[in-house]
Amino acid sequence: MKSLALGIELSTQSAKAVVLDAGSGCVAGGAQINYDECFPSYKTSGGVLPHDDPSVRQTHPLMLVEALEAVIGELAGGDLPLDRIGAMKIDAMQHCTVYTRESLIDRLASRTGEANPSEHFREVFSRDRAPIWEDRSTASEIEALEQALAPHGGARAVTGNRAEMRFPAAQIMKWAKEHPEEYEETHRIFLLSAFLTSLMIGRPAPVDTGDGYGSNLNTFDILCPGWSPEAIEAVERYIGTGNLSSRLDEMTAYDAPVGSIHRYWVDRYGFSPECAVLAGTGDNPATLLGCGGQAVVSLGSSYTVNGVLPAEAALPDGEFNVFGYTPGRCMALTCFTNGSKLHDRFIREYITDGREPTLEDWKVYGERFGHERLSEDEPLMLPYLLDESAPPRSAGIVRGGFDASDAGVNIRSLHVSQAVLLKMYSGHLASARRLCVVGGGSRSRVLRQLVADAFGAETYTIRGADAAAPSGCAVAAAKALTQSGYEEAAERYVQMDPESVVQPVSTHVEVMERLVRRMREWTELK
Ligand code: XUL
Repeated sequence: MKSLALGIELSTQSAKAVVLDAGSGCVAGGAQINYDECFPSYKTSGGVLPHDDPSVRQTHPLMLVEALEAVIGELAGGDLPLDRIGAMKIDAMQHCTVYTRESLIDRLASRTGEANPSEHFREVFSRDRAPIWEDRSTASEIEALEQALAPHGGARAVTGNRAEMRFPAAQIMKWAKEHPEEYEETHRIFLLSAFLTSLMIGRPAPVDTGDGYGSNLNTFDILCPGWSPEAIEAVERYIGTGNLSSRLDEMTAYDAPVGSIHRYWVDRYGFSPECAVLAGTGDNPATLLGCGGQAVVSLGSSYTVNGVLPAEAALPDGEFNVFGYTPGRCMALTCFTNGSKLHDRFIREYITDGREPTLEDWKVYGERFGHERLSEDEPLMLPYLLDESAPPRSAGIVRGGFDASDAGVNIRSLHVSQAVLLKMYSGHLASARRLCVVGGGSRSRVLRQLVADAFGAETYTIRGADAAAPSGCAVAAAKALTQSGYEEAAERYVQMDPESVVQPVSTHVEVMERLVRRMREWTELK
């Protein structure tokens, strides 16, 4: 009986795999690799290639091919019989695009058990870089896109999202205009999740609505997923040449089965040839399912606040984005580019003197937050290491009436300010009464309490909170194997950690409301 369900994630810095036993609901295994450590020859830092212009944030597509191979290799090296995996699904950082020549089609199909992945795919990329979601080099492109779509009501009316610097439309516009010869050689442009899924099935895989709706190239009809002729035409006009739609693959529903695993994986790692592959998706829709479809605050390298958007709701205005989710449904998400990156910086600056922090260092760091009682005059800061999108702001740390010298004040201010900003830009989840907190930051009780106080909502975390997205993929695969519904699958496979529940403190909730007002007034002046 093939009762194992595999979820894999390729995020900005690492690749993770989670295997669920669809029968018992237990976690049967997992694997994890870090790009900087595993592939030093690419010289990435946090998974991102070095570049003179800090607004340019890119990764290497060949490194991602190697990373997929490495994480599956690590899984195969353990005790788990991979031939018992009946279904699998991949998620990847959203908005990352991969550009390939026509030769990819043959290379995908012709892999054999012995093929060395980097040699095999070395020549297939028409662009040797893949722009990622942190890229902010496309300011003029989003302006041009909004202008071109203005007669149709603007990008939000056409695609569900305002024109975003980090989305594929702007990435493609900039690069194709600057490198027309490379664009000409490009046969396919993939969202990363669809590219990785293509590697699994040995032919181009469609993109799902979860990732495809974060492109500014999609229609906004969730019942009839596809590309928007108006958006495509606007991009083509900007580039000065046509044929963008022939370079984009089909769009399909979340979790649609897209084929069986390619022979290569069977021969090389012992997968069953019957292992079904589901459409890949973005890390955020995957995280949402990994949390059982409940409202989520994810405290990873970026912070996100997301939840299902009720179908009947008019699209409210705000800093958040809208992506497809399970068939016929949408999710709303606010993405804060500067999440735990700031804590990584502060711990090195204030606690370890530049050294890699240990668990003990993190404990010391947490203690520097100080007393739990919140007051109206908490020191506030605008903490941005990279350009931010929620709200759009340039990089820089702005301190409200204090300087960088006092470790305790700065560490406390960072914690409080991030919680205040999370709340301030998450109008779409204003009414949530319970929030599932995941990502590395969910280990901190202080952070879970601050989120509870900021939202006036109970917070809790779940089993495997560090890997909610690949777990979401494994839940989808287990759902496919057991032919159950989403709610049933969530009930069976998503396990709340009862010890983690934190209630909001009513006096703190009031203080947080005042801090939000203070932050709002202050940011309006800045
Ligand atoms: C979402 C976004 C980020 C990336 C991180 O719009 O840009 O959350 O998906 O991987």
